[in-house]
Amino acid sequence: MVGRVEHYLADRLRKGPLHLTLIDPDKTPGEAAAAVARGAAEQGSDAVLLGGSTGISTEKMGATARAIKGACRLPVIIFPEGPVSLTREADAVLFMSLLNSRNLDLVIRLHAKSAPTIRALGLEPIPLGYIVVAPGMRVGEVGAADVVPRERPEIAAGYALAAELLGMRLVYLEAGSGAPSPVPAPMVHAVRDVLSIPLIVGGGIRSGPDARALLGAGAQILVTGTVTEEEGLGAGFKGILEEVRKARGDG
Ligand code: 1GP
Repeated sequence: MVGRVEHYLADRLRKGPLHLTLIDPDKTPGEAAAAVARGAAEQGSDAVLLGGSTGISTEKMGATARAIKGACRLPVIIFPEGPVSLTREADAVLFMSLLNSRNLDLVIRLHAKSAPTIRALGLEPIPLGYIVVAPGMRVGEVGAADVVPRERPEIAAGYALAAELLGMRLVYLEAGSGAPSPVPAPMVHAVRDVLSIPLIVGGGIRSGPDARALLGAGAQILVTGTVTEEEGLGAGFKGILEEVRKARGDG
């Protein structure tokens, strides 16, 4: 069943591409996260992704989700590190399978363990196929990913189409947080070509030109995290949001 947050995203996608602001509650907790979310919302970001790959606790996730929700109207979506990321203070969780992982825990086993908790908390699960592309950075390592080589778009397209055929409702192409450059545009194009579900692209997006290239190749949802951690809501973030707004005709 499609829930409220997924409806919100689908509805907005009809007008054009979206942007999600990734906030790591370990590095940017509580009120600091609330300030980032408020500023991001003012610039047209569509939702907050809450998560990080280390140092996460349920308490930190809960307190930060609550602070963000007190500061703006953006939905808060958990970008899970594992079961410890789950909090009822958020609106939804990316129920994501790391499709090209060698670790079955990240493909399906943790899902089996955490599904009853998600149900009990009343969290909206958004089923998503997560594909890690080279260099993959930390998530590539801790995720034991067979990273998709940057010059092999057909491999990414195969995983993405498999996700759609399995019934997943979003696909996320991830170059890894802090990647020196984003997923290559030809790969985004090849994946977009085979998919009819929305395509999320993240990792290494730092500027307006990065965003423009990915949107031009068919990315429908951009995720950025590092740019705000390093520069706040300054020129890099503004440039990215400008491109997103332009692409949806309100820029
Ligand atoms: C990480 O794709 C996201 O999972 C965001 O990456 O931190 O490089 O923006 P950055």
